[in-house]
Amino acid sequence: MSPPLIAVSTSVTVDKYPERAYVNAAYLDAVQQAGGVPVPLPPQLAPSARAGILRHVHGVLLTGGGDVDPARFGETPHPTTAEVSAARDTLEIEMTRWAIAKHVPLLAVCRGLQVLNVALGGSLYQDIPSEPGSPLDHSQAGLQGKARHIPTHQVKVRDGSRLAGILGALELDVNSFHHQAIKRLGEGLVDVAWAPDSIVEGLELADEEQFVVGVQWHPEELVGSDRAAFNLFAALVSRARDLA
Ligand SMILES: [Mn+2]
Repeated sequence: MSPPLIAVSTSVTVDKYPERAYVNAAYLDAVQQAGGVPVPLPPQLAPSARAGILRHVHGVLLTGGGDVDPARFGETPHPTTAEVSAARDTLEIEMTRWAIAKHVPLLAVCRGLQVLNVALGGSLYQDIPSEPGSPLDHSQAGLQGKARHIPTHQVKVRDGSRLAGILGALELDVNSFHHQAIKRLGEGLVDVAWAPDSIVEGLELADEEQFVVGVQWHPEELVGSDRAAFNLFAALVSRARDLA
């Protein structure tokens, strides 16, 4: 039996020369640790090329990165909007809708969770620090000495949710690298995990037939130290194996 292929969306440099596609190695490591074969999918691929690749993959991983163009949810950009790539937005929205239409399992991380929400008609808080009443720092990059695998805030997960079943925990400590968050939920999505300040940290499709799960934290950085984080990638690969 051949291992399942997992399409992994990549980042793209914005306003830099030469333009590049790149992906944090932690995503590739996490998929491989779980027994899958990561297939990086850069936004620069022609539509026919990426359609040709998607036909062969058994799962989708949406990765972290810059902000989704607020025009995608009908808003003008907040002054903090950064690293917007129309090509990347297009690719990942396409991957999301394709995975859902084809019942291909999808795991969405950080920006990926936000893309999932926007692809299904949802909206985002464009800058958490600009919103009233958010005492929690969700951008640990700004915290001195906090490495990427160090958890900085708690998350509570809804009992009985798909996410809770995968993680095997209802409370966990997570890392946090985001300045945006879920506002209005996309169609068919339910929020299933929250930070102590009520920021949404987990989403899934309500449809029980579908494996579509998003987390706002970065489990790929935690797989070495945190069983719950590893379980996310193991669940994606396991579900993908059914299609391989
Ligand atoms: Mn957070």
